[in-house]
Amino acid sequence: MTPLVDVYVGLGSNLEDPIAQVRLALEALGTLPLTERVAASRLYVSRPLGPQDQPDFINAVAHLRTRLSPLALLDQLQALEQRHGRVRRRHWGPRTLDLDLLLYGDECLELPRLRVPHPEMTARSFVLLPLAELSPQLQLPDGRPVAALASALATSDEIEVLPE
Ligand code: PH2
Ligand code: MG
Ligand code: MG
Repeated sequence: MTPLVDVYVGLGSNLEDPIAQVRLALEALGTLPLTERVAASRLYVSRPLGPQDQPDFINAVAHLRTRLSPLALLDQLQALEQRHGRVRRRHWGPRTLDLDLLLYGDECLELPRLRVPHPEMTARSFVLLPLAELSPQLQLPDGRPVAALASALATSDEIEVLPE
């Protein structure tokens, strides 16, 4: 049996009731085959990175444990995006649901379909803040501590926790 691997998935939505999109997707991540959901961060509201003429995003991060291979997990995440009626009209533009595989254990992968760790994650407070909230001791495969990266970036005017 393949071992259980700790993985982190970033969620984002800024169309069609983004709060509901992200909440539903967090639930759905717990139903993936050979996968359990360990924890989910709170929801964050963030200014769009990229084109500014689009709504604010709701972002969150989920911690999963899976026996799926990286590409099998990616297939599951992409199928979930499609089931949630994903539309994406332009690069870095608005979308109903974006699921990004951020970390797959300590693996570093450079595949045509998948790069892990997610190449932009260390520059994005909407990834690092929820990730550091979930796993304050977490380190990237290269040893950099996520919490330190998060506090180096965090600018409170760009991102805040969604009030319950
Ligand atoms: N995702 C993007 C582009 N810009 N901005 C925020 N705040 N949150 C996102 O999830 C996001 C973005 C492309 O995936
Ligand atoms: Mg993304
Ligand atoms: Mg994506």
